[in-house]
Amino acid sequence: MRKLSIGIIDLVAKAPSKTMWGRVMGANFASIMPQVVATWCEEQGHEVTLVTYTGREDLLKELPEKVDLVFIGSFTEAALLAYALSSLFRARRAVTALGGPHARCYPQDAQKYFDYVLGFTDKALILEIVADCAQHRPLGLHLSAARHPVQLPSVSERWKFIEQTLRKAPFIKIVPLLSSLGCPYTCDFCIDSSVPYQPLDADAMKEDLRFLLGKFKRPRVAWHDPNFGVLFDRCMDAIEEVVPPGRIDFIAESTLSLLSEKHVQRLKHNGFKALLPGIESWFEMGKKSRTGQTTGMDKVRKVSDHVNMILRHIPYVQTNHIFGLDGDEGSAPFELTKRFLDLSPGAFPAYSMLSAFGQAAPLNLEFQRANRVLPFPFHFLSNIQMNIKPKNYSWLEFYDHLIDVTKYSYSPRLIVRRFLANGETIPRWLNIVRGLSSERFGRIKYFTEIRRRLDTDRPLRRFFEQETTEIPEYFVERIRKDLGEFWDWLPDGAICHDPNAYLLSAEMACSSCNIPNVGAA
Ligand code: B12
Ligand code: SF4
Repeated sequence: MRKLSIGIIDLVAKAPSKTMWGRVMGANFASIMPQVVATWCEEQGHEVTLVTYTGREDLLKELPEKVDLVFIGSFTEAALLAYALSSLFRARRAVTALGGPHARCYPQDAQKYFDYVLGFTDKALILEIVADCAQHRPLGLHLSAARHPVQLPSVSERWKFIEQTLRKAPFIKIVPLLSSLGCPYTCDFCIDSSVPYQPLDADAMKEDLRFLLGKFKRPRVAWHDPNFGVLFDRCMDAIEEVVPPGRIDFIAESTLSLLSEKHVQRLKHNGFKALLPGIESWFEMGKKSRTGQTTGMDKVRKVSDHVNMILRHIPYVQTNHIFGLDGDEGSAPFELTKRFLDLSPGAFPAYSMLSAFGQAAPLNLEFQRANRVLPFPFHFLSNIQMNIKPKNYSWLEFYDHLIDVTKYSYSPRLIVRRFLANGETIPRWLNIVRGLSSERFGRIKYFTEIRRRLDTDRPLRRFFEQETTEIPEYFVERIRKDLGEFWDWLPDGAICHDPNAYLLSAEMACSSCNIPNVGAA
């Protein structure tokens, strides 16, 4: 076997960032898979360099000079940076591979710029690519394992890579873990709606927790499970077996339907400090929030009582909401969200706009069939820029409501109320830093600028109204500014993509191809 020099790049950020929130938390948002791939490659005797880009480093300086093969892990918002990096490395004669959310959602587009584009990724697939390590151009190979890996390297095996990433986190250091993959729920907008739930080995989880107890006085762990605690007792039993109560602080994303008071008390007992339940809508998805058929203000009251119960036990609760769903109409979804914040002042609201990330979810086929997906450059697709034409709103109405609810949510008054309602020091200050730096100044500024341009920037308005697919100069300039020296490496045409590529590939489904055309992979 030829010993290769392999670079692995985890794009946590899409551009340089100086925000306080990014400084405090950036490195804690690193992904698990780049560390996993690094471990698998090193085990085979290859020389591995992992670079985690959080937006604060000089990326060009951090990149390995001479590599045979580069794996890049990227969300869609960082795809253009990933494409530019791929062409830079190709110019240095390296073979390039893309994995992560963007590769899963937009494989057809990524194939134009990478030699390999990966869906589900397991060890066998990585070893296959490393053994092949060949150029596949002009169209890269789209490869996918049949499912997620059944086992991941332990924390001790990937410790070297975790440690180097955590060195970038100034004082709060959070280790990412997984106890399961996929999800048994089927929320039709979600990338996991068609990925079967798969718990990971409980003994491996215990070994990881034991290891961390030996490394830190008080470890902090973020569960990256899409929906933590589906097999609730199994997870809690494993934690209770190895972690003395309160010795590890945990963070997890879960659904309200799993968070009964009994469960929350047990989570509290076991050191859970932050929970991120999805509420999504006041009019849909009642099953997920345990509100059944209840909608509107009745649902607000019910959810608010539930969230306040959680806040009595858990100091940091982020509630996830989606705006722009087809079931939403008029000012009600926004006004109800404000009432919810009045009733649950301790909750930190996180807003996503309905987004169709390529082939993430089968529902996206419907949006594409109805020609409702706009080709916003990938750089803006992070749940903040809705890329689906709203069903029941004009863009002007939608932005007016959005700006109003965002200003209300991160107003000084609500930030102070949140501060007073949170019982513990770190959650209190995180709420302030996040409320001010990322949400208030970041999002409100962006939404207000888009709203202003919808009135004054004719080409931008025509793009939003689907009268043209030409990317407005405002977006092009922002990308140019964000990419800086990498702009020159961006392949021609990369800022444009076919928003209906998924539909096209589903319609052209080839019987001899082993890549599923419909579904999340
Ligand atoms: C945990 C999570 C987070 C965590 C951790 C993020 C992280 N860095 O991993 C936090 C809370 C920080 C987060 C933040 C964000 N997230 Co998030 N997140 C998730 C979630 C719930 C689970 C992802 C996960 O870890 N799964 C477990 C891993 C093992 O599975 P996987 O991701 O499917 O990966 C498989 C393959 O893709 C591949 N793979 C993955 N990475 C890599 C890397 C390499 C190099 C290779 C070779 C292969 C590979 O191997 C895996 C095994 O098969 C998903 C939703 C979901 N249900 O999947 C959203 C999701 C990934 N997030 C999403 C978004 C939009 C965001 C934000 C941009 C939101 C925002 N506006 O701030 C930020 C971006 C933060 C950042 N850049 O780091 C979108 C991504 C869509 C897209 N195409 O970009 C998703 C899909 C949710 C959605 N809206 O549909 N997120
Ligand atoms: S939104 Fe959450 S609960 Fe619904 S399928 Fe996705 S991970 Fe599961």
